[in-house]
Amino acid sequence: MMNSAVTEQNIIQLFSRMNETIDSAQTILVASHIDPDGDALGTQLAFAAYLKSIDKQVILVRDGNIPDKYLFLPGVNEIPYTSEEFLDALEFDTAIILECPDPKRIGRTNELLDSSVRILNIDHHLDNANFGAVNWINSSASSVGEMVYEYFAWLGYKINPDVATSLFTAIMTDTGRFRFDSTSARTLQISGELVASGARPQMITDQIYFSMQPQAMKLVGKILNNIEYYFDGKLCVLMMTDDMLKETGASRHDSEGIVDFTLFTKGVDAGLFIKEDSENSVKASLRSRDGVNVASIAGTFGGGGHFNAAGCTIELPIETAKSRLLELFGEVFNGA
Ligand SMILES: [Mn+2]
Repeated sequence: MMNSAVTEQNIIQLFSRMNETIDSAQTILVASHIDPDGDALGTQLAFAAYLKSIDKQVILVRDGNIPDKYLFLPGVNEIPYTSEEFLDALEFDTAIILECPDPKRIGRTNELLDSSVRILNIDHHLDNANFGAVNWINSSASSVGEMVYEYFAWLGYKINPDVATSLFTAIMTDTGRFRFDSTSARTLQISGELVASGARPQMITDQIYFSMQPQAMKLVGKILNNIEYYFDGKLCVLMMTDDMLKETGASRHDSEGIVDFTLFTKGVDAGLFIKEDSENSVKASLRSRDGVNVASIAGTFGGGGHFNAAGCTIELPIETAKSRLLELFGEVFNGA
């Protein structure tokens, strides 16, 4: 973590080691987590552009669909899906793994990370397992996008408008549009530099937040219609059932971002969005304001994330999962 414990000297040493590792590499895999988000895709694309600019062979991979709202990102259509045939033909000596607390998070490509592969691990998650040959973990960074910018700045790499667009997207989405507590003066300085380098905030914001399909809007309506409050209005709960998807014709990834609604109410300190995955499995997204550590609640179920934003999978029917989560929030709000 690049806090006060990590001196300027340390970070320069770290950047030098990253640079040496990249310099000596032939073919570099650039991977991020399954079901990629803005920070994952943005930093993958930015890193790939940089590596190509220094004549490295680059392999991008993704495990999971790219949400439609990110299809405007320059080059995003060239990130291949990790099909079996694709993986069979894959060879690389170095892997840059972005935004993954654990290498398993990259999905199936993880199977190819044997001991011959040098791993550069770049992440801002608190619970990163330091699995790389070089580990750069900065849990006070707003996003991996911000970290990648710092590295590029140290290198003196001149950022073009495409790379600026990718990194701005990474930072903006991971800060909830510059709203989360992780948004520092440096976050905004960097974002300003990216605008100066050609990122267009209005275009990017419109593409990501104001391009919803009608069925997705109808899904939002159904979910909000069943909004619930607990613990004197301190916890807001939203649920998405399979029936809601069927009734609206929306798909699972249309639910991305709906968790944000859980913190829109005055007096709410924590939010919970529970999505039914199957009869006996749900995904829960947890959000909070300052004082509530939702990472620890998610951790109870084997999940994780950040203090104010976390997630987990619970192998229980949706109503049972909700009760279990409410018990844990009860310990927070009613005092354990
Ligand atoms: Mn991130």
